[in-house]
Amino acid sequence: MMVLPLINTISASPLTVSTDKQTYYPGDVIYVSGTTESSSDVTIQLYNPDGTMVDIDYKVSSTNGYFSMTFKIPLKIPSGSWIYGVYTVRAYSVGQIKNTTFTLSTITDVTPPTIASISPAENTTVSILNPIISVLYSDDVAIDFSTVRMMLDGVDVTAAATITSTRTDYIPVSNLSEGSHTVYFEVKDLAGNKASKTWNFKVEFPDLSPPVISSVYPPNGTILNVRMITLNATYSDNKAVDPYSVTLKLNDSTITLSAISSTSLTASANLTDGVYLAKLSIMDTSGNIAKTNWTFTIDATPPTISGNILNNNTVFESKEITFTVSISDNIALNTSSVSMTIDGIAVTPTVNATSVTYSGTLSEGSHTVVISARDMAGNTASKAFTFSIALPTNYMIYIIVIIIVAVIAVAIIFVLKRV
Ligand SMILES: [Ca+2]
Ligand SMILES: [Ca+2]
Ligand SMILES: [Ca+2]
Repeated sequence: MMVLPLINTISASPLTVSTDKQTYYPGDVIYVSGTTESSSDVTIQLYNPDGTMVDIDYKVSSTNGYFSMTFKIPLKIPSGSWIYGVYTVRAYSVGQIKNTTFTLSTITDVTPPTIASISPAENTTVSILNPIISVLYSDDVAIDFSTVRMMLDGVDVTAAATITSTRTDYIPVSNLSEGSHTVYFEVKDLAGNKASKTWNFKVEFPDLSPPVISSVYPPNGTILNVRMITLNATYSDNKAVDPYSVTLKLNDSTITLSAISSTSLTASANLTDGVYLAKLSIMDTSGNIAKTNWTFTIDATPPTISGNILNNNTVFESKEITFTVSISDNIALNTSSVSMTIDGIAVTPTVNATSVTYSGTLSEGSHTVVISARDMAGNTASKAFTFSIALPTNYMIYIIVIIIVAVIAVAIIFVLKRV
């Protein structure tokens, strides 16, 4: 059987070349593709309308003969040898040459770029000291990002910004000061249409300091002798107090505030006698809380002076007398305030927490006592009363006197009879 030799009958493939579009604009990418023989060198050259080569590239085709290359058209025309007009794409491979053409066209663009968003947003406050300043933009045709200009507080920071065809970002190299800052930004499209934006934002240091409560009324430890009182407090904050956050409690009951400002509050209260625990809580607008607790006492009731001797017109049968009067207070007696006069003359009784005792020697007859005392709130009580001293009658003395008189009389009579 005869075996026919294998003969390579594949003839040379014709070279083809084409572009993905017929018309291109500045900034576009030209996609060139075609076919040639398998695994063969391919050279592509681009010639401008004047016949000057503007770009060249080499490739090896795939095993099935396919090749492709891309060429970038500059954003700005003219640029180097790039000009508007009809270009020739020339392909060389396996001794063949093929041409195709495309048009680099100018475009009519009367619409400026659109600034889509800015950061920090307009008239907002940021609490970081070097906020990233960003602008996002686009154009109906093509942004010319070489025209971007950014100014912060009048200083051109463009050189330090990161600029692309869609956004510009700038991070301040040093911390910004507290307060308002102004950004100016502009960008043009390739046709020179300009978009610009000026806006302000504010920088505020993070507030970590709670408010400071500088005074309260009634002050801690005060004893007041009125029941209708006006409480108040003064306070401040490095930023601002949140007036809605302020709460005042007395013995855990919330008191309605009659007035409140960023620096003070007042509240009226009609209280009963007693000891009060006041609690004040104030928050600043950053959420830092200041709290203070204190106590004060209301006592509008004078001390009570009592004892049997006050009402009974007591009669003592001795000049050496002792009597005791009870003194008490609903809250706290001021024992050092207790005083006593007897017949208008001050005396010094013995005073203890609940009573006063007088011991002394007085003449027979009626005596008037006045006792006065104050409580720690200054309420005064005073009581006056009388007692008397009447010594008991001693009949033996009368008898002895009568006997002595009688003896003397008898003696006188006896003497007279002898004479
Ligand atoms: Ca435009
Ligand atoms: Ca604060
Ligand atoms: Ca009292």
